[in-house]
Amino acid sequence: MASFISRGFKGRRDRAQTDRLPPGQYLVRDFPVLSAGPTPHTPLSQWSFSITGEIDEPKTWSWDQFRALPSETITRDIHCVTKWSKLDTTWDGVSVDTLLEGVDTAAEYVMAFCDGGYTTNLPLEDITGGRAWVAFAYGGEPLEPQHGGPARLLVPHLYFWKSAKWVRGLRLMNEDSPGFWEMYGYHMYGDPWREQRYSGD
Ligand SMILES: Nc1nc2c(c(=O)[nH]1)N[C@H]1C(S)=C(S)[C@@H](COP(=O)(O)O)O[C@H]1N2
Ligand SMILES: [Mo]
Repeated sequence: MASFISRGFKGRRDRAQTDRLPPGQYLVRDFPVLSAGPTPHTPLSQWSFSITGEIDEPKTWSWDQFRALPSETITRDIHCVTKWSKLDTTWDGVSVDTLLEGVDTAAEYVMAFCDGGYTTNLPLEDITGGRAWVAFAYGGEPLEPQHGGPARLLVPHLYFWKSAKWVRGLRLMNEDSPGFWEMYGYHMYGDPWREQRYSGD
């Protein structure tokens, strides 16, 4: 009887987790590392974050200035295009809304750019309104270099390739333009719930 009851509980919990899985995804407990090249190691003294492109006065923060900005703790599910998903990941980061405060731009897209040369494109709308962060901690600890430390973009509602590791800034663009993986055929938008893995999906 006891085992019957506990199996019932497990079933409900599994169902609740499955409901959070976009089509074609499976759950992982570990945290896979996916990098297209070597892990850069930029000293914090040489690190900066910039808003460039379609903006009158580009904005730049040093690491200390960036870390002095208000930040928040974020708990979200993440979904990689290679089909793993991870539930309830916890991050600390600065909201992109905070970084764009006072920025007046006609741009509708951004290109996130990174140490190592990786880029990824996003609609400005998708990184504003409390939907994206520049994260500097994972699970309450400084973000490990292999996972994008010192700081990475976190855009959990899109496939995880849009969450650029080692991010150094956002270039405001009037028109959409493909980033690194998008040039190799990944989807320009990448909504996991609509399974937009590759261009044409
Ligand atoms: N700079 C950079 N950011 C990147 C990548 C990369 O190769 N370089 N890979 C992307 C992909 S495809 C995924 S799934 C996630 C992987 O993040 P993780 O290694 O922390 O799991 O980072 C994304 N951001
Ligand atoms: Mo990925």
